[in-house]
Amino acid sequence: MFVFRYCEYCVFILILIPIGPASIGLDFCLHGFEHLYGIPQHAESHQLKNTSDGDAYRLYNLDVYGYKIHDKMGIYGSVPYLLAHKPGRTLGIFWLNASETLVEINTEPAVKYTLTQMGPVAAKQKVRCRTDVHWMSESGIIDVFLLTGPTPSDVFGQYSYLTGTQAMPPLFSLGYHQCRWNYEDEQDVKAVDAGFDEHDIPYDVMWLDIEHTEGKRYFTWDKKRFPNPRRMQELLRSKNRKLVVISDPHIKIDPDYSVYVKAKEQGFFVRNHEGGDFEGVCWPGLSSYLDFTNPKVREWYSGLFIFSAYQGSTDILYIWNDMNEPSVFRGPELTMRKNAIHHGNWEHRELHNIYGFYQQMATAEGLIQRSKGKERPFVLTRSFFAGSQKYGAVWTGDNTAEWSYLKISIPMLLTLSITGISFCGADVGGFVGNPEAELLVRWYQAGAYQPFFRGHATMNTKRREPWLFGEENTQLIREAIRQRYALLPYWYSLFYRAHVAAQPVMRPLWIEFPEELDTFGVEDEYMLGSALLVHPVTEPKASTVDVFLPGSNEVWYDSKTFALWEGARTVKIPVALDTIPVFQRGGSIVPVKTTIGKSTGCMTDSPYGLRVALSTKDSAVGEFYLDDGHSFQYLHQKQFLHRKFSFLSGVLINSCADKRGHYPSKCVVEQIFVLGLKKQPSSVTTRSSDGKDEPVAFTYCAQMSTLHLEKLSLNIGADWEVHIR
Ligand code: NBV
Repeated sequence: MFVFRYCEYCVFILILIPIGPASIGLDFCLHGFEHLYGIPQHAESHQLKNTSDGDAYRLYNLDVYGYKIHDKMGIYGSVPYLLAHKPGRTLGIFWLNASETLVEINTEPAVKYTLTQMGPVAAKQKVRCRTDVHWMSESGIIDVFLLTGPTPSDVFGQYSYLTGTQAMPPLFSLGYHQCRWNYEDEQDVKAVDAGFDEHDIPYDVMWLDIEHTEGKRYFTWDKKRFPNPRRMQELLRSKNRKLVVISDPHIKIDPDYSVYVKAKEQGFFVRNHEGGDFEGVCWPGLSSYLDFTNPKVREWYSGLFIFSAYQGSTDILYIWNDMNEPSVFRGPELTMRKNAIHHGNWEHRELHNIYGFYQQMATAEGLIQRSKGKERPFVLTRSFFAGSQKYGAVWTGDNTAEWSYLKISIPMLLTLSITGISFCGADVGGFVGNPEAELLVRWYQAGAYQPFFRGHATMNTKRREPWLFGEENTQLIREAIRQRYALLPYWYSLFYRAHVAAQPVMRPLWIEFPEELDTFGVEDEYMLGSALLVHPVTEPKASTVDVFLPGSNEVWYDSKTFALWEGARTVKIPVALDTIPVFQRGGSIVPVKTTIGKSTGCMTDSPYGLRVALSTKDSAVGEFYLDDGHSFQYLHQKQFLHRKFSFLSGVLINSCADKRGHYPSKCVVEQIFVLGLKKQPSSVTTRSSDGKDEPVAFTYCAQMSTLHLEKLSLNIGADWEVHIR
């Protein structure tokens, strides 16, 4: 049967094969397109490459420790969705199939035929390039959605209509996370936590890996190492910090382990082909695997997070799902046999790529339920599928402490971002191996400007907490993390846009400059939202970086030196070890925090600043979103603040962006920094909503064209104006 339907958002084609061969495929010819992106996860370039050498992109979720880079093999997660782009049109192909899938890409570049070779009509047609995309899946049905755009932003909206948008993260999760396999015991946790305070480095979350459990029995604690998990959490809570612990999908076969016993009793494990429970070896030894594809298993598993069931857990404990490809030691390619049987008698081959998705779904649901529906969850997952954005964050797994892995983290995260998964990051420092100090510093600097920001290292690596590399490097890492915390209001506002409007937080340049061919292949720099361009330093001993600043009508301001650059050029920027090349786009207003605390929770009442960067037309706009940072009240009670800032003809206005929201805040804007103000003002006054004018002291620097207003006291949530004459 062949069904072709068209709806407001997309065209979708559904081909049903009732009992078909165990293989399906479909070819698409994309006329006029030669730039394709998407189908994560591969340690590859952002722009998809031709696979004519027989090296297809493989979508098959696998545990690949220290994976090879520039490779199209499948690693931890899969999103069978790609975007094709050319000036004037972006489109998406979403191939909804969770079995092993291969994607071949073949681009025929534009060829100009001469009139002698072809007739005049044919010559015109033949100038266009074309890309053929061939999808092949091991099983299932052809269920494919064509997203017609026409803009990148339209395609993001259309895809989110099918798979959902990024969950609104709790604010703490946008801070810095400190992880290691393993923090040994409560003492270790205490010492590392204190180290951050001693060295005046903000951080929000301490992480515990598999050794925190009693013999890798998840939902338990090793009594020797962590005799009093509540006490440890109370210590973290006293500094407004949180704890994340790991919970993998394999369950130790042990008749004394209640999680095992209950799951066994209810038939909640994946079965083998012979009808018994599937058994495979993983961290705890012989284990069975929860069948998260069964809604009853998910419901039961969610219940395990309830405080009374999960002994020693408190409401500051959040979850990390690892090994959920699923990873099975000694299994084929380190995963489950394809003939294992799931709920509804589906063979594992049919749904392999969506297994981890369902674990994260059940975990997130569990965290919501334990708070009686009030609190937003935080769940990090290694394995993912289309739609995983609804349940939390994703990271790029076991990368290596080498410069090339730092570099490839950028295209890998860009690809995740444009396929819906905005909350993504790579292990800072590299998981495998020991980074030298310079690499670690550069990685912190890059990570501070990537959505999920966590330092992590494997067992037997040298300790690498930020203060272990000498005072100079500690200072550099501190500064990178502080820059992250200063920008949190901007990050949080971007995540709100991702949540409500499916706009990626981290954006390849082509999304912001869709008509500019020069941006289509850029992957060593990117935009955060539409205001900041970031070009992390990813080479050792760099003394300069070549930064491409797009847009012939744009101006850009170096966020450190305030130097102004015109767009549509590549500039050579001198860099020292303390340089993080970040440029603010003319025409934007970025909200920041002016005082940094120990953690995000300690900064709730601290003041704001606005960084106004003027366009060539001397104007700028920006927005700001705020809520309580942790609950669902923003959704159910409309307890949020959404403001917009605009600067035009010398007047900066703070006005309401969404009248439905109410969230009183005591916070003030205390600093306003204007970049690109060409003339020294004769006066600056503020005007409150009751029409009262007050003069403001200001500092103007003619050389840099900057205006600095300090010691202001303008409520962030109130209507006001600043007049610069
Ligand atoms: O749980 C241990 C590690 C974890 O630290 C890492 O982040 C995961 O990607 N886990 C993999 C299993 C062991 C890998 C060798």
